[in-house]
Amino acid sequence: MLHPGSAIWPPEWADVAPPRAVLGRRALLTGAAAGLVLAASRAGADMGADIRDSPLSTDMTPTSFNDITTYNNFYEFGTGKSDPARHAGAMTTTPWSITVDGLVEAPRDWSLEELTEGIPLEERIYRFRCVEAWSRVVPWVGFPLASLIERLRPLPEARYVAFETLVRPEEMRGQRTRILDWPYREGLRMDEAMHPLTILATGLYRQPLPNQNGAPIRLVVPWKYGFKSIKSITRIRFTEEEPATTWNMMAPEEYGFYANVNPEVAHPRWSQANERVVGGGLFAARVPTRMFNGYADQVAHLYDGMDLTRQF
Ligand SMILES: Nc1nc2c(c(=O)[nH]1)N[C@H]1C(S)=C(S)[C@@H](COP(=O)(O)O)O[C@H]1N2
Ligand SMILES: [Mo]
Repeated sequence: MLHPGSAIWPPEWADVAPPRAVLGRRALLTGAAAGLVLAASRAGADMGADIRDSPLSTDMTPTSFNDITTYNNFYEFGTGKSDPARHAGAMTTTPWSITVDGLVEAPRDWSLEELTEGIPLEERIYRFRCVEAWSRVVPWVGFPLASLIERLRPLPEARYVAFETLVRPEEMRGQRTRILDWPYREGLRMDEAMHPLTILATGLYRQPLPNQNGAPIRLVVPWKYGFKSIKSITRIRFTEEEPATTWNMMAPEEYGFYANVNPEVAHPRWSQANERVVGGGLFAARVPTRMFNGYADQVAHLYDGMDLTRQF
């Protein structure tokens, strides 16, 4: 049950093979799921009535809370889809601080509270497409990354923003292995980071983010493959050069820095032309993948003049 991105591991066959191959594991998942969902909702006090609706939300029906919180990629807790739900409870998320450095007026550590204080929360119901060719619809709660970046005051030379995930092997059992070069790293070009669709999520289904989904704060970039949406962020750094990012470092010929959803650019080991809808039932037909995951009208202009087959 390993990410297809890894150069050293076999692909995640359950996600690229026909549904028959998934049967056994899905059955197992359902059993384990029940208790975990209970744990998640117990932890999840209501975030309050102050969450605004957003015109940027899709009107598609969200995937169930159960599917969103029991089928995850979070390699810090293992490579299996059910590992995060089983093991991410060990991660302490309070207190939480984020280091902000690089090309910024005043590099410093911020507590999560001061970083987000006064920024209104919105519900953003977004399509989500993993590079492994599965997808779902997630009702995130969060706020535009742009709102935070304004508060952080990057210098004019900053052209990229880089993110890192917490490193705490005592609590993150996957980090006791070397399947990835920790910390997990991601990054965006500044115009992508400032785009109104790009959010930091602190919740889903109007509850605080379950640990397995990247508590207490994670990135969500809905027109890019899921691996760009880095979880449990502890560092934000502004840079002039394109930052090194985890999957791109691991297998550059398979995972580009941009990772824009593109049905016309196949992964070297499987097609990206269609996707399996999580929760759609084991034998549900795959649906066509859409350019920029359906957000082309809003984001295609960011890539004018780029060859998206080369800068994938
Ligand atoms: N720190 C960290 N962030 C991560 C990952 C990870 O392994 N570690 N996996 C990525 C991948 S491949 C996907 S598809 C999404 C999954 O997010 P979800 O479990 O909330 O659906 O998280 C992304 N963010
Ligand atoms: Mo992914």
